[in-house]
Amino acid sequence: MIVGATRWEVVTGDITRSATDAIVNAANNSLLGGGGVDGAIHRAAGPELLAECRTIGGCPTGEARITRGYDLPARYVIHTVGPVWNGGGRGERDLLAGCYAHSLDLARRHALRSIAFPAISTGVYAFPKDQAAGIAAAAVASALRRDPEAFDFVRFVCFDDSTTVLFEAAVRDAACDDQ
Ligand code: AR6
Repeated sequence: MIVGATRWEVVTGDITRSATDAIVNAANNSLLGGGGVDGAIHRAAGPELLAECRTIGGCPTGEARITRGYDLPARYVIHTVGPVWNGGGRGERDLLAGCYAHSLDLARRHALRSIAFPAISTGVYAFPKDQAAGIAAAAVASALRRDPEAFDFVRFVCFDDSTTVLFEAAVRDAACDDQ
């Protein structure tokens, strides 16, 4: 898919292997590591990542913070904190959209041209995957529309094929709306 000057793709795989300028981490408020994709990123980046995260002092839900990527192929890690799904009445959708928007904004401000996202909040935080896919795609499409030259490449990295199917459909819809 092409939106503005940006190539946008959905793949199944392990985000720690993405050699993009930045990969996004689905972290928690402490930014001090955890399970899921957070644990995988810290293992692959090495202990210096945790040392840098300790200097940040946490991150509110829906916002994002940036560190270096250390032993990862990606140069930077953008740590964002997705909402825990509580039925949808506690601002979860806006907070999730904020994760994508703030991550892209941080990347743009650091002149990073390529970025890979996991399916934020869809694991331990239990956000329904079909809704998460729609929110993720709409938030990315809106950022790309606002600044069509900012990125060469945006990738959604899903961990299993059923999630990839949902994100592919959502990206197609969002990119069509964008034309
Ligand atoms: N590459 C890509 N996607 C992955 C990978 C990977 N290596 N590993 C898991 N996923 P989760 P959350 C997918 O639970 O729901 C942590 O403990 C996974 O299948 O990692 O935002 C944090 O510290 C799912 O679709 O993140 C927080 O406490 C998606 O990544 C909490 O979990 C997100 O699942 C955050 O929960």
